[in-house]
Amino acid sequence: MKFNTKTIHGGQQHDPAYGSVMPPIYQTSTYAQSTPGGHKGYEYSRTHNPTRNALENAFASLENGNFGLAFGSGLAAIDAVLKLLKPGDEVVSTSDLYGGTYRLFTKIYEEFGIKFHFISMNNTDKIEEYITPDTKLIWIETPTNPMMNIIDIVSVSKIAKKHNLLLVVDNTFATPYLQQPLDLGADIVMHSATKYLGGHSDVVMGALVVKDKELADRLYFIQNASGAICGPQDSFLVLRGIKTLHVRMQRHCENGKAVAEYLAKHPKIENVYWPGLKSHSNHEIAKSQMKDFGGMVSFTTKGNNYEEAIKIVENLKVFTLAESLGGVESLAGHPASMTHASIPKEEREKTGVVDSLIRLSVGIEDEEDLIEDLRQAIG
Ligand code: P1T
Repeated sequence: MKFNTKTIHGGQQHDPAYGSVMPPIYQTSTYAQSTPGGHKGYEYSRTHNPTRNALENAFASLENGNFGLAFGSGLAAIDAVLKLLKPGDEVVSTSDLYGGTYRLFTKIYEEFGIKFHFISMNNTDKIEEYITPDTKLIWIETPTNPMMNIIDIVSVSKIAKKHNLLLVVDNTFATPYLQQPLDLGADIVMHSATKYLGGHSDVVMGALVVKDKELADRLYFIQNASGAICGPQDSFLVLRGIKTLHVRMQRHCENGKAVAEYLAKHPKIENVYWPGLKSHSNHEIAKSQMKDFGGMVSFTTKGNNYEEAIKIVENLKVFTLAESLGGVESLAGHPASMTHASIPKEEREKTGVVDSLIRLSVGIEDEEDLIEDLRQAIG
């Protein structure tokens, strides 16, 4: 089955009870048993729920994996992965990553005795310098949030395999429409399904997908034992969102390109970060591992003035000033004071998250309205 067909049918079957085309929302916490243990595959909804299972099958299908797991948020999914580790273990992670992921790593898991090395992975040659006998996992985002750095997944996966480490790729920004990390050698793909997979800014959810059965079993155990699952109503909404992922992504990419090209020519703009621009430092790697370049665009203004950046995001009318991304509507954010405020200023500035950085999640509205909005807001 090809990708566009998979978004609609992947891992799905019509409901056996009445043939309903969409899975029913099984809004139940428990399931009747005829005798202790005598049930139809479902005992309790933390462990399994048919609506959630339908969604988990869709996740697995989209990422070319064998097993999908859905969680109550992206961070809950990340948390489940970290529970594979034990005190004394080490992780090598990209330094440029979602602020909430950094906060979970440093404020929760460092306290539990796990050591993190945050490094730039624009050049993958440096990674091996940080691998010790205690290293168990490499964590990457690509494109990174919010600097839109591109990391060479194949190259990192070779290093991970050589040292027998798990490679986890946060595929939130790219989505499986643009890139499928398991096929490039990753062991676990993670998503904030809150974003493009849900696609309509109405659900908070996380996802993991793996190929390996033993790894899947360990993660299912953690999912059930820790319990950070999502409910059936939210599972239904994300499943519905996924059915239009391919058409939404096509438009996100077209509009992202138009916005990036407009900003790149604007006299007040200093840097534009969008992997489709030839000037992007890892444009060639983006071309080789992504089908297109997505709808996330970050930029800075000349002079790096905090007040000017705030004025621009406040002036926008079609773009809504808000956290999050990946919905049909365009959003704008100021990472230094919003999504990445939990990263200390000197750490964040090292990765490029300076005071004038603005991040756009370019939606699927008419391109002309988006450009006109940026024109009037930037001046
Ligand atoms: O918000 P949640 O569903 O828990 O997902 C966390 C997360 C994980 N990974 C990436 C790459 C993310 O962007 C996020 C959430 N990000 C935002 C809310 C944001 O505005 O960047």
